[in-house]
Amino acid sequence: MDGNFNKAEEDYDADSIVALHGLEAVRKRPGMYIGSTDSRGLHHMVYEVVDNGIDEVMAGFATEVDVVINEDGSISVTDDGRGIPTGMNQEEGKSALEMCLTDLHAGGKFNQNSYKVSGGLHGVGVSVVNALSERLIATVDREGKRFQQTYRIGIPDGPVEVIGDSDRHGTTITFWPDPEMFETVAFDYTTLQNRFRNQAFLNKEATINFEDKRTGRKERFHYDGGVSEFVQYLNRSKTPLHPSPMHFEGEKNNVVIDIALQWTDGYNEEIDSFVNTIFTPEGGTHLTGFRTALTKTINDYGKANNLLKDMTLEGSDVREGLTAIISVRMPEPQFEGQTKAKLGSSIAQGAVSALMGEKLSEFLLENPQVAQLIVKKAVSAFEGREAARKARDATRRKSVLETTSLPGKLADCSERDPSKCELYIVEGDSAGGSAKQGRDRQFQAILPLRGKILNVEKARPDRLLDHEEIKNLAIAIGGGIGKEFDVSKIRYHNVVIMTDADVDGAHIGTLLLTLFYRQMKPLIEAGHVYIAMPPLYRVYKGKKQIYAYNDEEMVSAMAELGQGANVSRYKGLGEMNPQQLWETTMNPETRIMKKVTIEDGILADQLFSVLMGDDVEPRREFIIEHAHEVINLDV
Ligand code: 0RA
Repeated sequence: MDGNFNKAEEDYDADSIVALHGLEAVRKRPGMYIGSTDSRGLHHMVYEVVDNGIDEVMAGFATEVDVVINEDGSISVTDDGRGIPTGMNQEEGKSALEMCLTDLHAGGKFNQNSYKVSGGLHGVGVSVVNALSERLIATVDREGKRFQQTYRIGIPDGPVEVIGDSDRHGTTITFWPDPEMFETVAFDYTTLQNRFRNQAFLNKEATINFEDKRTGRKERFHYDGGVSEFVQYLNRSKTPLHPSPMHFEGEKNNVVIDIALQWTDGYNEEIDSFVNTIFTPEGGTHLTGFRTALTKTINDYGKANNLLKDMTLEGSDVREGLTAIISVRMPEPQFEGQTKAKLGSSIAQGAVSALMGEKLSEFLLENPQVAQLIVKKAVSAFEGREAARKARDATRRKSVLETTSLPGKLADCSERDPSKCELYIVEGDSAGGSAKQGRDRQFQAILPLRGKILNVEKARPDRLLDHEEIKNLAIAIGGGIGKEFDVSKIRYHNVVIMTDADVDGAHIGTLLLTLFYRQMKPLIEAGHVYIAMPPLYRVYKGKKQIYAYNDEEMVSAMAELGQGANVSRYKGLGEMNPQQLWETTMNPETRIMKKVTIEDGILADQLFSVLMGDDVEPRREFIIEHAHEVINLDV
């Protein structure tokens, strides 16, 4: 008896030490577990917890996930699932709940969902969120009782306790991300809103209720139409060629496939792919399978119906104006690439191309009018491409980009090694002047731009270079534009967008990001695009001054300088003299820059379409919805 008791005690200690070591490892290298310690990593914490709730929905045990940003900046995520089990695990001497929240490797043991992602940034488990939170409260409603356990930096304050009775079931996790672990702990409504909207489109059974108690904003995401409704949403301010998206579903070789597609009268393609609801910005095997089947099936149909004369359509021809969502679910997907943003599992390629081929041919046969429209659209893309090529050959003209010298407005740097060079794209000639004087001309180049001229939603892709400002930008960056863009030829490895923090600045930022996203996507993918973050305030008293980049910093700077401190708000870059602009926004030692991601590009593209698009109603809705932000921007 005694011996057994001692053994159990020893095991318990040993297990606790293992768990503590795990937590320590997470806190030592947080980026390895949650991706990064910037705003992205912070938001990954929320995704991790919300995904657990959505898994419970997908397993058929829950329907709703509620996410609340609390007034104190913490987050609560509640689902109405079974509740994480609270019973004692005899072997481990701890409750299942405690294991789930403190044991790095426990996640998988509890989750039978084979579509749960192993490894990578996702599916790291809620224990990682716990380790990176200064406080966390787990509450479970189950078996008529309410259970609770609380933690600090991942360490339980005590065992699971019964804190009352309950007539519901489910799990609530509330956490306060640790400011010592993250560069910022401020949650961004728009970032979370976008993620939850996507998750609801991809999991049509789920309802996500989102509320921000800091501002009172709240909304509900639930879409019976799933990916088909996703495509309609993406096309909401475009003009579709056919009334409703095609929707193909099925399973091949254990890969569950859900695809929707709809062509518009525009020239851009927007094809977003997902694996187990995780966005794959660099595509991969599922996307390749989709593309090959699409090109082949449309060519086959066109030939069989004498719609193609002698031409063979290229992939880019059939994808012109196409909006599509490709969602696959599979066990243990393998991710590739530096950022693990690309699906590598070869089984997905065959599965998607087989399903796409079958279902699309069937659709084209059954819907000849739609089929004709699509083939015609692709043929006109083919002809446009051929005409542009012939015109080039006939005049033996090198492309505009190769013949033209650097734009007169560009103040170039003297360094020639692109990896050391930076290009600042600056709004307006006056801020451009300050930037030219303030910069380090050795490695920093300045290109002043006027925003309105970049606004070319309706331009054919081959006509883009007729626009002076776009030509200047393309020549200065040096990699070309559109399908020919070559990231290995760029002249600067940091391309920095620097605009005022007001409505016009936000507008120009959106135009530029949209242009990069549509015409120079590899520039964003390779992480070369940044947004400069000028300070919002200068706090000063006598000779002392502090620049503050947000409200929090302003408040603490006021406190630091004490009685009689003054604050002035910067409305635009033009209010800073060249020396100030250098110190606050351009000096690599002291500046803050935000790296632009593909997700940022997609959001800008959407915003751009809404603001410039064919349809008035989405624009009206957008302006109403974002009115308060615009007011904030404009003070
Ligand atoms: C495994 C087993 C059971 C519940 C869960 C996992 C579960 C985990 C999470 C994470 C967030 N919300 C959750 N809801 C449920 C229950 C097994 C049983 O009741 O028999």
